[in-house]
Amino acid sequence: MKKYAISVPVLAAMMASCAGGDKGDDAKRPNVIVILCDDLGYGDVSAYGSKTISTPNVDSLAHGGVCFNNAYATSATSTPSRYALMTGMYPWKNERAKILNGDAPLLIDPDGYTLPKMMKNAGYVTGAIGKWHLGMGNGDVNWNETIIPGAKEVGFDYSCVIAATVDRVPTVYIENGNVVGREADDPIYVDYNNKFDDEPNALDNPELVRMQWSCGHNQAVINGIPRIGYMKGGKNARWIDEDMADYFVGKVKTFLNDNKDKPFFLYYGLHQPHVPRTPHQRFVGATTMGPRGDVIAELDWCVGELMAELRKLDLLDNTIIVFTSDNGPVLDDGYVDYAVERLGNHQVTGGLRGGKYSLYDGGTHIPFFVYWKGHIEPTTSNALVCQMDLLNSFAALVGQPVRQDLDSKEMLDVFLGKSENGRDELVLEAAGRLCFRKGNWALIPPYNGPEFRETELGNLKDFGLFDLSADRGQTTNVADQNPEKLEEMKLSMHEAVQNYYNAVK
Ligand code: NG6
Ligand code: CA
Repeated sequence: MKKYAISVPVLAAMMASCAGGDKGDDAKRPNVIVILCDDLGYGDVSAYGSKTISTPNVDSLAHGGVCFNNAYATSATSTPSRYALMTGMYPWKNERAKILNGDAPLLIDPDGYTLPKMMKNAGYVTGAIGKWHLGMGNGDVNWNETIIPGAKEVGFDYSCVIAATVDRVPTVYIENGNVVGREADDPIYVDYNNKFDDEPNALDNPELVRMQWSCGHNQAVINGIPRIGYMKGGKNARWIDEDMADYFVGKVKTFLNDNKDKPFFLYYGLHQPHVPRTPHQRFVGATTMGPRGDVIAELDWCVGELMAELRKLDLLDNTIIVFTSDNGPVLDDGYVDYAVERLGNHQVTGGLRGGKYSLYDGGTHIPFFVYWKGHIEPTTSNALVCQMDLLNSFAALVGQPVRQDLDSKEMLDVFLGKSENGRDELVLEAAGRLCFRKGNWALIPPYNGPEFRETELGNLKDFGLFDLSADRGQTTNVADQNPEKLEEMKLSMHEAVQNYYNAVK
């Protein structure tokens, strides 16, 4: 039996009636926290049974809440995946929703509808802390002034973020649109095309590089780490990579303390285990897997700190926590950090094929847990769900309209473990290409480009059809044996992608 202190419809009605801000009811509204990791694989948490890694804090969410076995990001890379989470729309409907550089303009329409705006409409205080990667400014950012538009225009009352990825410039924190610690006499400039002659870069100054690159990542050298893009100035404002986990945990704690008496929505974008992997000294050697394993231990600590603070503030049983990852895992993502060499028996995807960037399941089939102490009976769910569905589902939770013009599906009962009636189908994206899930079947349309990492990415010369009920690891293409199913899947995918994509005929 699942138990709810307040039934969901009653809660929704109550909140609709007090959306104007009746303070008296605020304590009853559940806070919502979405923890979004960066490149964490399905097999990278011990909650799904891995014995080669230990993530006790993350596991406490999985074991105390709904542990989803069949949850997806919309995309196999960060920007499109985050775009869908924020907007409730498929990322392939926006051609700019591709991996963005640090100086890219804001991807999300400032006038558009978003998850944080919906929560704000319901009377919530909203915050974004950690990785952003959705662009900011109008395309010609002056890093020495307040950057507009940004997280605020997307719907966040408070934000403290890194602009893109840890491997991209500018390597500074941006709080409410302002570079933290910027100084008028050391202005910041960013350029992704041209180097600054008086700043070190990896090709001309190899002696400064303490983490070698294996692919790309040979431009600005900052803190001894070669990055993507060039940067000048802001010497005192630059982050220390090893301190980033503590820095953002501190911001999370401050946000929780500042807003403990109001209903809040917090988006916490953890930067681990994305490259460059630079654990704090306390986590160096925490695992036998080198930096990639160690930053997962650090990630788990961050989750533990968040939980401890909620407990301390007596907010734990009034806060829904979603834990997930923006896309699947990768070992070598452009730096020499021995992720491959020290992997041992660890299976980053937990047996799924492919990984980050892939149309195979490893690209988008991610860890996903929903925890609400005292309100969700611990359970596992095989329902097909997507991160994009959180928008309309939380709308149902907080009494806001469920919008039919979004790709987001309302499935609050599924997320709360009351129902296994998930999605029928889902379109997934990797590197601008699409694949399709329906029921237990996965369809990967053919790729007409040059031969390119087929085993890893799913660049198949002909249609790939996989029966996930019998072959979770997508080892065998059964298109030839199932011509009717193949036609049915092609038709369904064609309908789902409509005019946006013409590879399925
Ligand atoms: C790629 C980078 C990779 C990573 C990725 C974005 C190279 C060779 N590779 O272009 O290291 O930064 O972009 O990852 O530069 S994501 O998880 O944010 O989508
Ligand atoms: Ca990512």
